[in-house]
Order: sequence, then C-alpha cells, then structure tokens
Amino acid sequence: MKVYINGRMVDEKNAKISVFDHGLLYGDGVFEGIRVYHKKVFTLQRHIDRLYRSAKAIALEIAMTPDAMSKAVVRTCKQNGITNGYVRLIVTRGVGTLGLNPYLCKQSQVIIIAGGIQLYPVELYEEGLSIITVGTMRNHPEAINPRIKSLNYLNNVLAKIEALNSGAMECVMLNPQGYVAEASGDNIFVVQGDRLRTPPVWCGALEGITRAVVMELAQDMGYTVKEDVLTRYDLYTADEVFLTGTAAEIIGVGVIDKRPIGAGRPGPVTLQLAERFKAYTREEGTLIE
Ligand code: PXG
Repeated sequence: MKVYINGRMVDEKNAKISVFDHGLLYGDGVFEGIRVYHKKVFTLQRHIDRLYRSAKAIALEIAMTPDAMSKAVVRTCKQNGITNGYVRLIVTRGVGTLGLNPYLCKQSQVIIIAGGIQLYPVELYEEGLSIITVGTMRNHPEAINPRIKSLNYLNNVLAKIEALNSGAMECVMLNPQGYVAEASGDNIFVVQGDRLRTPPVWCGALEGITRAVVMELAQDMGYTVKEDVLTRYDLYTADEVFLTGTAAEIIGVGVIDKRPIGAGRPGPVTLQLAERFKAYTREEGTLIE
C-alpha cells in the first residue's frame, strides 16, 4: 500500500509522521472517511467541503486547495488500484512543540490512506442492530461542536466503550438537554408511517453525508423527511429506526435498550432505502482514472 503524505506517495512501512505532530499530541486536526464504489469516489465533493468547513471551524489552514485535495484523493486510490474501498483523509495541525499553542505548528499535514473497511457483519443488516442509550453525552456544541469532524473522538470512543461493555455494538448518544443526538459513528433516523425524522445538527449530530443522501433519496421516493428534536420516547415508539454512515451505509435497528423497535427487526422502509442507496452508489461518484 502507498500512502499519500504531503504530496508524496510513500510506502506503507515508511508512512510515518512526527511524534511532535499536534494531531497526535492533542487530537488537533480534522478527518474524513470516504467510500469508493465501482471505481468511483462516492460523494467526494461533499466530503471535501465538510473537511474544509471542519478545518475552518478549528482555525486550521489547509496548505492546499479543495480542488487539489480532491485530485490527491483520486490519485491515492488510483495508485493503490482501489475499486471498492475506503479512504481515510486526515489533516493535522502539523509539527509543533510540547505545548498547546497551535500557532507554533509550521504547516498542516495531509495524509491519505486508501484501503478497505470492515462493515458490520452482513447478517446484522437482515437481523438489525441491538443498541443501547449510553450515559456519555454528546459534546456540548460550545465545547467541541459535533459538526466538526475532528481527530478528537474521545467523546465517541467513551460512548462506544460503554456500549461494548454492555454487549451492544452501537449506542444512542443524547445531548446535554437529553435529546437524541446520534450514534457513536453514525446518524440516526426514526420512521413513522411515511415520515422520516432525524435530529437537527444543533442537537449534537454530525452533518453526515450518508444522512444527507438518504434525506434526498427518501424525499424523491415520496417520503416526508423532517429534521426534528427527538427523545427516547420517539425511538421506543417508532415503526422503524435505522442508522446511516459512510462505513455502515444504512443499517436497521431491531432493539434499543432491550426494547424491540416495531417488529424487532429492520422494517420495510429501512430495507427499501438501503436498496435505493445501493443503487445510488452506482450512479454517483468521481471516476478514478
Ligand atoms: N456521526 C459521527 C459521529 C460520525 O463519526 C457519522 C455520523 C456519519 O457521517 P457520514 O458522513 O459518514 O455519513 C459519522 C461518520 C469508523 C467510521 O471507522 C466512522 C465514520 C465514518 C467512517 C468510518 O467507525 N463516521
């Protein structure tokens, strides 16, 4: 595998960065996870836009243009012969000193890794996930805004630990007001009849790209889609609940806090949307050539 580091393609074993990089020392940086389907980089422009928004939000100047970044992603995929895979795009604050001051970091570092991804076991897409709500609340927006896809994922890691320690693979995170925010690495939707609802980003959700695509596809399919404040009541009483994310795509939730959701397995709307999403991965994308 060849890894892109600051404009150079380096061999996997030489793909190293400084221990003084503030990405490592402080989780000071931003990232994206992007899928490649059928030799096309899926929703590349949306990921690049979000990356630059995240960087702007933490006052991180990326030393290359968005257009050059897109080209670098495609080039890294090409070099590695990726047909279906996963790209991790990372921008760190760069090499600095042992001290918080980000202004002492000379230049941001850009790292692009193109490889594979492990999804949930395939049977879970038919059976549905069993998840729990956790006590670890989503970051307060005025602490670290959840809209920023930063390298500091401790909030999510702590939530994931809580879930895993209770035998659940994913969790529902609530925001400081007790409203539903999202899962540790996915957005959440509830289905009631022909209505889809998902928490607005101010409730502590990342502006997920899969979330946006699903909202658009669902609307085209005739569903009513609304961003809405949700509580656990809305989850427990929903016909269906599903999660969306780059890695998970669309996965139905069968059980939350040991309570069956609807029939206790992925419902027809979830399965229909998953089918439509899969078709869309053939339609959309930036060709790797
Ligand atoms: N919320 C959070 C907190 C995320 O980290 C999503 C929602 C879904 O967003 P997208 O844009 O992917 O639809 C994410 C994305 C991983 C992994 O390794 C996690 C994500 C993406 C790729 C890989 O667990 N999270």
